[in-house]
Amino acid sequence: MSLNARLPFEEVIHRFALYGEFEGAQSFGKGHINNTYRSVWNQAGTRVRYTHQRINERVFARPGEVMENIERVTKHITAGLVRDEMGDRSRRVLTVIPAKDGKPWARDDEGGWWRTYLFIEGSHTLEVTSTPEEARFLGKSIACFQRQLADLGSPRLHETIPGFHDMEKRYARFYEALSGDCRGRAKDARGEIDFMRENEERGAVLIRALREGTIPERVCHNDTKINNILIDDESSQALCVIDLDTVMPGASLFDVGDLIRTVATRAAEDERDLSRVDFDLVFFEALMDGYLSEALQFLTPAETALLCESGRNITQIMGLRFLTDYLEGDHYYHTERPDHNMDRCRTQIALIKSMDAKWGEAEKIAARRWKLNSGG
Ligand code: ADP
Ligand code: GN1
Ligand code: MG
Repeated sequence: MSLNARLPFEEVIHRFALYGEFEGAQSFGKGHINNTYRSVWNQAGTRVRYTHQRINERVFARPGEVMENIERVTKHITAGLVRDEMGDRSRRVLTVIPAKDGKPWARDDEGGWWRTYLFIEGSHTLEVTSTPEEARFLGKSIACFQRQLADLGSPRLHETIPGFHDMEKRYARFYEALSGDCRGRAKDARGEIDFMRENEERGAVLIRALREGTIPERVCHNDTKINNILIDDESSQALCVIDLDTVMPGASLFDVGDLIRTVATRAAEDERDLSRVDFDLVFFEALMDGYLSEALQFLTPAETALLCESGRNITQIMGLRFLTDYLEGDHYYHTERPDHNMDRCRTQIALIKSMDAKWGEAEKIAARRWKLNSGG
């Protein structure tokens, strides 16, 4: 292929330290934020694949800091895997491939920021949970991830998106979007807007607990939705936690909450048939079991007391963010249809209503799993 015929991303991936003959590249993945591509190279007959992502600069204002965090975090996890004599390390943690100038990123001709990872072969992601076993290993994998980073040390990681899970800030932005109503969409979202207003006070519980020091600040992932965990094709076990852009200081419960939101239900995040959106207590119990089997080593009683609340809380913040993006005209999330963000918001609200209907039972389950995992 001549240089001129290359697509922009094909151009920039040649700025990374990749060896062999380039055979092709294509777009893939279902993330809402970055643009992801996969390339294939022939290294003396061996096929090697890489993942390339253009970092979304509207979301991450300082891509260099994102990559600094990711380099530190992946190196730290790798050192832990070496210490524990774990095999298959290049599939258990993302490997950052440097650019030819040694930096962990390359810029394209328009100034866009790109990074390259080793593609993790023999893995897949799930969009929804099908069995309690899946829920269990997804929960365990995030507890392991938090444990692996518990001793990261100083300096504090960069806050790649300041106030990411700060419900009060998210409400301020929502009210701004509502008063601007730049697309005239508020009239189509009355019920959703009312729901968010009614739940504002309760929604601040986690961020206030963190701010007041009732729960500790920890290094966490902050975006633990189901498809950010790669599953091994062969063993069907969780293999690697990916999408590390938001790894930064936060609360362990932010991760637990996003797991509950995306794992303890059979419905996709944008399910339009709301009768299918149900908080699944069997998956919830398995998820709690998997998470607590590892996390009880470090969780404090105050964190444990808020496990159920975290699921409701993170589902609410996502509903609020989808609604805000809808009102603002769909600038933030990738969307595939005009009402996509509205559908996502409605699904989150339906899930919260289902959680509320099963609240007493869910609290009992969390307490039971805590007791069983602590040997009681
Ligand atoms: P986004 O921030 O847009 O969600 P992700 O980093 O989650 O981007 O990547 C999008 C998708 O690409 C993931 O859900 C996963 O399916 C796939 N993916 C990303 N990185 C890798 C990798 N190193 N190996 C295999 N698959 C990957
Ligand atoms: C985004 O990047 P992705 O698709 O894994 C978002 C999360 C939301 C999620 C909702 C940086 O996650 O906060 O929970 O969409 N990531 C960012 O699906 O905003
Ligand atoms: Mg993702």
